[in-house]
Amino acid sequence: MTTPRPETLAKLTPVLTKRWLSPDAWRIGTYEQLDGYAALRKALKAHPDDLIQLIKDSGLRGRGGAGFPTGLKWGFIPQGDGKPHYLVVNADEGEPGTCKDLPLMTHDPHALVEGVIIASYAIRASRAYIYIRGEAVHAARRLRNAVQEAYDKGYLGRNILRSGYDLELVVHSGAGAYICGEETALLDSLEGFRGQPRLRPPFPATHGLYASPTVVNNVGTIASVPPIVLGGADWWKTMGTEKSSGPMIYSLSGRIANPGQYECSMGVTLRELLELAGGMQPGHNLKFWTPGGSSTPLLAAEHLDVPLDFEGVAAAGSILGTTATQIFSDQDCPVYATYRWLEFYHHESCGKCTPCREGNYWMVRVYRRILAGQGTHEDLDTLLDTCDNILGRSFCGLGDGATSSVTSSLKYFKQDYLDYIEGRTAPKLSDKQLVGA
Ligand code: L3W
Ligand code: SF4
Repeated sequence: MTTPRPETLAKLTPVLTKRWLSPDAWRIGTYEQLDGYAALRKALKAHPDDLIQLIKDSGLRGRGGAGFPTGLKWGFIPQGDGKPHYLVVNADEGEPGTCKDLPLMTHDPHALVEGVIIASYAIRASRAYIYIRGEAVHAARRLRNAVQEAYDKGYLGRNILRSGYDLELVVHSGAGAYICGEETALLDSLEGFRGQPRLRPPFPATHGLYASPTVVNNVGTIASVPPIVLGGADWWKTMGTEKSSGPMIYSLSGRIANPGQYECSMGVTLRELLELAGGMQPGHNLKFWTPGGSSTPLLAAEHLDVPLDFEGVAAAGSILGTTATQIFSDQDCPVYATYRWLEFYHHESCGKCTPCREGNYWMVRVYRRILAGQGTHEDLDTLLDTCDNILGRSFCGLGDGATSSVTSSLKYFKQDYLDYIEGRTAPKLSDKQLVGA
């Protein structure tokens, strides 16, 4: 196990995670002692437009995968339109490997609640929703408790802290479908319909919940708001890079000594994260990894020094996504890992559009054939051709994301595929597993 050097330790920037080790931070009394609701008091004295400008100045970008500028999104909400405005927090964390929002809501739920109140005030919303993943029972319980505590203390409800501002906040549990993390499917689900993506544009900013202007933001995005209000935009920009400002929670899993969440300045590299996490497990050497969850193209050992910010990862041919860094070693098989991810996408495909619904179904079958030792060289062309027909032709990002590990594993690890096809690697699946599902 390696000990991090001081310069690597300096990359740790606990902002959103700073209260996680305080055992009672989820209770409002402890939260208040640790700066809690100080940002709200400050924000309610400011004009909503100034808060939007502050978020723009901070350079905060969405933490849900796409990195869209948060202040810009808030600024899209039309004012004086006479319609209700909504804030919806996407807490449907379900991307394989991603584990940053659920611990935040469990350890520090008031950080999210406080962020919701400030953001709602800024966009002039009087109703907000937190849509949380159905399986996250404990986090939902903590959140509901925090919301009740906030009502009891006058941080929610009518005339918040005597400011004249009213806000109702509802925590809504989904039913555990990955597609409901797609923002428009989430809105359909929240309205009581089956969660399936809507056509965009129009974007939720103008036609969102109940066809009204709606900001949909990720948990990490909204929880970043109170620290920015307290610390200011310039302080926020002391962390991260020019175009990817602030800290980010990197969830590290897989073949490493100490898996977990590491909140670092954006632009940290995997080499540095591995140092912080105690290195690879004994006997394992890095072979491939995801920079942002299973929807992002795989990277290889040669990418250890890629800066993990939006631009750095894009330049390396992948996507920062949700910074779910899954680490695989030379004892793991990229073909099998890709197959398991594809099974996930096939299972979670909502079925609305043909490329994703049919393409994933057929790709799973091709992978089974290859892993059962019955693949052909043509199968590799079939996989690439299928990806070509899914990518950019699917109705939402789920289809595109499903192709990421297929194309990238074929790019970096074609030999592993050939080893199955040409009989050098023993089959991982039996004949019986060829069909089904
Ligand atoms: C108004 C415009 N608003 C864009 C808004 C849009 C959305 C945001 C980003 O996918 C990615 C996906 C997954 N006027 C606008 C506008 N907006 N143009 O900006 O939009 P977009 O389309 O770039 O991305 P998205 O549909 O939000 C998110 C990837 O994240 N991902 C998945 C993560 C999974 C989780 C989870 O489990 N929690 O987050 C991982 O990489 O593949 O590419 O709000 O409305 N002109
Ligand atoms: Fe549904 Fe997949 Fe099409 Fe998205 S890409 S709408 S999940 S079938």
